Amino acid sequence: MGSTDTTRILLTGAAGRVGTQLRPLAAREGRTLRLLDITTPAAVEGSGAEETVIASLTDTEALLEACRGVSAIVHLGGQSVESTLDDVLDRNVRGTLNLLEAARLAGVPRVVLASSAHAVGFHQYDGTPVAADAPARPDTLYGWSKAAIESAGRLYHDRFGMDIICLRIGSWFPTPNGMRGLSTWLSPADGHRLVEACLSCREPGYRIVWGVSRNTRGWVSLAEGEAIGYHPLDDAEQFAPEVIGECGLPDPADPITPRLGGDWCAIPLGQTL
Ligand code: 15L
Repeated sequence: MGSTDTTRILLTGAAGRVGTQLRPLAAREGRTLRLLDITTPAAVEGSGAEETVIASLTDTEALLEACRGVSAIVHLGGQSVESTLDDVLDRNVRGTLNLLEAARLAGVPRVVLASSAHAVGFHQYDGTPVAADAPARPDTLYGWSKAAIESAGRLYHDRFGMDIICLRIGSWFPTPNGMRGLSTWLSPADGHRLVEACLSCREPGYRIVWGVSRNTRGWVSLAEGEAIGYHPLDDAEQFAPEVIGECGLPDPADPITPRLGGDWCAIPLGQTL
C-alpha cells in the first residue's frame, strides 16, 4: 500500500513500559499520537500532541473508532510476559486479530506489530546471525502467541494487501537486562529508530525484522532491518564490565546459554510472571 504519512499514529499499549519510553521520542511537529490502553497513560515529559483512548483490545467497536483517521498503527499492547493460555489467547491472539480487523475496516494501510525474540526463543546462536524470518520456535505460551501474531499479520497482508511489519523485539530496556541482554538489547533510542523506519519505508509489504541494537555480542541479523532503513547505533558492550561483574559469565555447558530465549526456554509453561 506504501503510505508513509505519519501525521496521526495509533499507539496501543501506550501506558506500558515500552510505550512510555517511545512517546517522547516519537513526538514531532505535525504529528499526533493517539494513545490506546486500558489504563490512562501517565504524563511524560517531552511528549508531543497526544489523544487518549481508554479501551481494551477486546472491545471491537472502540478499536474501530480508535483506528479511524490514523495512517499507521504501532501495536505494543497485550500480554508482555509468560502467562496462562487464556491470557495470551485473549490479550495477544484475539486482541491482535481484533485490531487488524478494525484497521482493515477503517482503511489503515500499515500496522507495525510487536513480536518478540521469544517467538523464536529455541533457536540457537552458532556463530551465524539468526535471520529475521527464522521459522517460529517459541519458548513459552507467550512466545507462541507472538508467533501467532506474526502469522495473523501475514493473513491480513495476503488477504487485504495491508503493509505489516513484525518486530522481533529483543530486550527493549534503558540498559541491558543481564548477560543475555548483552546480545539481545534494544536501546530505547534504537527502538525509536526502528519504529520510524517502519513508518517511513516505502512499500514494505509483509516482513519480519529484528528489534535489537548493534550489539558486539549480537546473535541476530541486522540486514532485514537495514533494508527498511533501520540503522541501529547503540551497542550493549558499553555495559559489559558492569553486567559481567554483577551476573558472572554464563556456563558454556548449560544448553540454555546459546538459546535466543535464554532461561525462558526452561520456565514452566503458562506460569504467570
Ligand atoms: C519480551 O518479549 C518481554 O516483553 C520483555 O519483558 C523482556 O522479557 C524481553 O522479552 C526479553 O527477552 O528480554
